[in-house]
Amino acid sequence: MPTTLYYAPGACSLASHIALEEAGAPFETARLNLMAGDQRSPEYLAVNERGRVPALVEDGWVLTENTAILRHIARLHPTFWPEIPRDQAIADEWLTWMATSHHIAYAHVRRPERYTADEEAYLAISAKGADTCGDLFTMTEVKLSNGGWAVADRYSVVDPYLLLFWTWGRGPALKFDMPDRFPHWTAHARAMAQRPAVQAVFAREGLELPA
Ligand SMILES: N[C@@H](CCC(=O)N[C@@H](CS)C(=O)NCC(=O)O)C(=O)O
Repeated sequence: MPTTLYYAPGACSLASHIALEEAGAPFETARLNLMAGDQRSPEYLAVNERGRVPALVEDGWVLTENTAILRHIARLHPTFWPEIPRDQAIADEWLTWMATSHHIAYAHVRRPERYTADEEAYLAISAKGADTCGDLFTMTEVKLSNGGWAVADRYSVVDPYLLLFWTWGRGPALKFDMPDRFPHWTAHARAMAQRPAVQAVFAREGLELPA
């Protein structure tokens, strides 16, 4: 049975999608339209009962959660993970930080209904989420200020996860001027855009490459 990645264009599954493409092993993709509610279809809930992307299916075995998928790909393809223990710990730190901070702050912007039953509070929750994203993005910019890849001057599965949040920053929910506010992170995104795997995935998902 083939390996299949369930993804939605521009969603957080972008990071796992790029990492899989980088790995170079054959895989298939199944595209979901989140706006149309594909993630809540009985067919998809049979794959991922949480109704979220990404989901990776290998020979009937299912793995969800971006950070778990990224680490799984890195275990199978160790060139995409740092070599020494402290660098490996820093890579784990990046993945955990972005999953628990950047992603959650952004969810407050896009999905305030998850955090309150009071519709009148939606705008305030979104606005505070955008502020928090700005703070987190500034911290990310500082961490990237030495240039190069995220960890130890070596490309790793942390890098596509960083690119995902960069694309969310430029997107319609945040509308951050990424080159102006976050030049080092933008240099990282532009370096990512040179990679054939990133070009292939952006084309497949219908996304504009960082320019
Ligand atoms: N903790 C999960 C979160 C996955 C997640 O929230 N995915 C979003 C897209 S970025 C989704 O599928 N949303 C569909 C929905 O909320 O209905 C991960 O990091 O992989």
